[in-house]
Amino acid sequence: MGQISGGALVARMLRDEGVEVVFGIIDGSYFGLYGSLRDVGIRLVTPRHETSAVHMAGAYARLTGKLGVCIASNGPGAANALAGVAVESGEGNRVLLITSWRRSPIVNPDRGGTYQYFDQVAVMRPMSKWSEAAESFERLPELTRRALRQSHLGRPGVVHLCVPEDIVNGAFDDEGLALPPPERYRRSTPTAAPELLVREGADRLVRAEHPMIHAGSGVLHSRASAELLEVAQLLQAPVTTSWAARDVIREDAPVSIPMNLLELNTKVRNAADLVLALGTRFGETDWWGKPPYWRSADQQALIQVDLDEDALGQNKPVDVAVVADIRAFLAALLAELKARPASPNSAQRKAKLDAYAVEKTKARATLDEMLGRETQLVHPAHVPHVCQRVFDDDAVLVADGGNTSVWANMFHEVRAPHSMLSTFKFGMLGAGVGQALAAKVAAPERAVYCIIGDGAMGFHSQELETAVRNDLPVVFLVLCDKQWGMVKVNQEIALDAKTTLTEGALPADQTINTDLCETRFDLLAESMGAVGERVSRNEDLEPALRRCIAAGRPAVIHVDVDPVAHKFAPHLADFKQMHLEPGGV
Ligand SMILES: Cc1ncc(C[n+]2csc(CCOP(=O)(O)OP(=O)(O)O)c2C)c(N)n1
Ligand SMILES: [Mg+2]
Repeated sequence: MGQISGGALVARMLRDEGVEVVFGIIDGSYFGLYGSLRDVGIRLVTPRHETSAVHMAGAYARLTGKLGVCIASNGPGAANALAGVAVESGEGNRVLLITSWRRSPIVNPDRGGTYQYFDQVAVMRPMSKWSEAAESFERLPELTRRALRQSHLGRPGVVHLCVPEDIVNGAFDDEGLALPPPERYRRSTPTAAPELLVREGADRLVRAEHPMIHAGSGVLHSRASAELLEVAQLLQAPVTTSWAARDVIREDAPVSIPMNLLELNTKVRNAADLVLALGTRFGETDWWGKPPYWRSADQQALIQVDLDEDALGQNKPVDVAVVADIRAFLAALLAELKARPASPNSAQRKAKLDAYAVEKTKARATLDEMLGRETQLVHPAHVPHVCQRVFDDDAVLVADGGNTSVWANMFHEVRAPHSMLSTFKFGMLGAGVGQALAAKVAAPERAVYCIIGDGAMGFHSQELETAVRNDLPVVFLVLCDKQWGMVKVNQEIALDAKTTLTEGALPADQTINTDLCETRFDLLAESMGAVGERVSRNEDLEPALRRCIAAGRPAVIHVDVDPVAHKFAPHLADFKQMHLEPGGV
């Protein structure tokens, strides 16, 4: 008989789940946990803010398909983690957050005045998939299993397990302690689609005149990019994606309709008589699946596949509702489709795809005209454009910031699945810094770069020290317009549209708190041991970028962008429209 701490027990269970890395900041209140990680071969990566730890776990999970694990200590650590919990739940990333808590006898019930205590379990409950405290060592294995089961159930999101300090750090007899392997406490096979529904789906997809596929993050989480491409090619069906799932497919594939070509997306979505929707909720950035952005539901049938039954028919009426893992569904569908003769509508589908390809090229060329615009400082479109040329196709792009994200998205083309990160649902300024570092942890062999606004970078620039300390050579390109650009342009238009559009800006004293002082992000980077570069002209960007890559160290390029050109990012008016509730079904 030996002794074991609650923390060591949790560490062993994480190891048995295949966890290789945990993100979080240390504290005595859970020494038993983080002090045991090395013993079981798990790496601890420590950022400079708990919310970064949660974003890191989310980005790691999204890129690898594994569970992302993070920790935060009682009171202040848990409080700092809250923003990350909200965002990663919203984005739907598979994150397990383990926190410490003050010992049960003093917090149960709270007497008021307890040091570093708030009811973090209750606060996180509505923000997460599941939030509980393990208040005895005896129940710790069961509750940890439950947390791990919840982590793999339905739509991914954040699961929170809290372990009080006396349990996580205390010593307990390990007699009779049995730790069954994961397959004995949670489902370890994907949820298969009912055969009948797969057959019905295949029938409809063969019969339809112009079927299309709309892919959401569920395709990424089930790692079904290859199956998606094969099904689309077989059906000759165009593929649109949700914003968050842009990187499910190479955008130069003939079936891909890139998410940044808005008019073409609307056209495709209005031409289709059948939609195969995979792992998407048809949220606001999908224009809710409604007219005029989509054909009305009485002329457009829907086959919807999701692990979350509640998503089926939620925003768009559904005709074939399938609860299944996307990859399992697509594999079954492929087998069904291959066993049938090709669609009688193949020729007209092919003609339509060819026509879309012409429009795709035209729409891209129209956008690219912006690259020819002369500005004194760097034109923002130039930054993603140069990055695309310099980095390999499988490099990971992280987009963060207001207009900066729009520019990055508009001038980037996805060339490999699983190659983009952002907070597409939340637009959470600053989250990209942690995401980029976690991407490098998840995929050290791939290049990682982050295009980020100067406002956004200000939220978490201290993580540059994390990059240096952990040897994570990410390149940050900070687009410096010295303003909260996206908010500024909207504010100026609201205050005086005419002057804004004719002069490019309102006098500074007429806007409300939209301007920022200059931060020298290159010098800030150098002060923390990273490489710093500053670029003010288009032609200087590529050489600076190449120097950063050659240095093989974390690097920051302070890019002085033209503040007026930067404000007028493409499609801002369309995005405003998007936030209005469209009518119809
Ligand atoms: C955490 C957070 N706070 C506030 C906002 C609201 N907001 C949206 S865009 C924006 C301005 C962003 O400025 P910057 O990062 O410099 O990007 P730019 O628009 O200048 O490219 C703000 C404040 C937000 N999205 N996230
Ligand atoms: Mg800015």
